[in-house]
Amino acid sequence: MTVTATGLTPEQKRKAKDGYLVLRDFFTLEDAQTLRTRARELLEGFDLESHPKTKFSTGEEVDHVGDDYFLNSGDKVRFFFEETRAEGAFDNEGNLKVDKVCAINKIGHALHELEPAFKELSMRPRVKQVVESMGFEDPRILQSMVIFKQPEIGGRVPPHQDSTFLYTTPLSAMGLWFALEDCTPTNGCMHFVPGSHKTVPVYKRFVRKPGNVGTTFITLKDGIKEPPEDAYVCEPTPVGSLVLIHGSVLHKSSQNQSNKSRWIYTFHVIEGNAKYAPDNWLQPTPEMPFTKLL
Ligand SMILES: O=C(O)CCC(=O)C(=O)O
Repeated sequence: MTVTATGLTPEQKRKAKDGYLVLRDFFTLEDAQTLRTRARELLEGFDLESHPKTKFSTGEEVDHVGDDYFLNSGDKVRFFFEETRAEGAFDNEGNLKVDKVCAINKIGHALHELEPAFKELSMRPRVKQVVESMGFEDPRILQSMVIFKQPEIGGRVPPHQDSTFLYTTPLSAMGLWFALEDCTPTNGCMHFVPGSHKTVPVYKRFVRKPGNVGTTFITLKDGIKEPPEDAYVCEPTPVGSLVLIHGSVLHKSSQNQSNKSRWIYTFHVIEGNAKYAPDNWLQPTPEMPFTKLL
């Protein structure tokens, strides 16, 4: 589905009621190449020696995200490794098993401000039109990332709702997810449960612990049954696609089991008029408040 110069068509708006919308050919192959080239320069340029070796996982099983390197990354460009595990980036002694360029899970979280090529795409009139079409009045950008699923080691992203991480009252988060390469069932494309944003409430939150000493999940509602595996719809997306992701829709992606990488760029918007929870993991700073999109 392509998008018109004035935003989403009525049919696209209807389709977005599934909780996600794939917009093919939203940006060009040249755009994707420009962003990939810059992302690769960033990977090649970062200093491994001074890096705290922070790993990244969206799941609850790894206590990875308590450190300052992660918590203070909202206004920086920082690098997060794949989880430690047999098939991951590190061996049991914590040594990198692969080239550092191939060991990074993601870069975040202020590419939309600090990296001109990413900023340019994020602030494009087309992006603004689409976000406005989705009903945002004063959208603010936050939490931008490049997620690399490197061949054979790129990890899975477990089922989650983005509002768990970017909680506002009322709920308002939406993800914008740009395929910088073809995303396929074997290299870790996205899976969604259509309509789950209407049936599964946001039942937990990912917050800073008091005193900013790490992070934890807190439960908002007990006894929520997540949909079974077979409720997930696999959505392969060619390079150039933009996917809009409702903050409450359940989605996930699998491990890259292929020999082809799967690089994407994503950022999120929240409604500027909504109350942003002061214990959300990511907080604005005086130097870098959340970016006004419009
Ligand atoms: O790119 C992926 O594999 C997962 C991204 C995602 O789930 C998100 O940004 O919320």
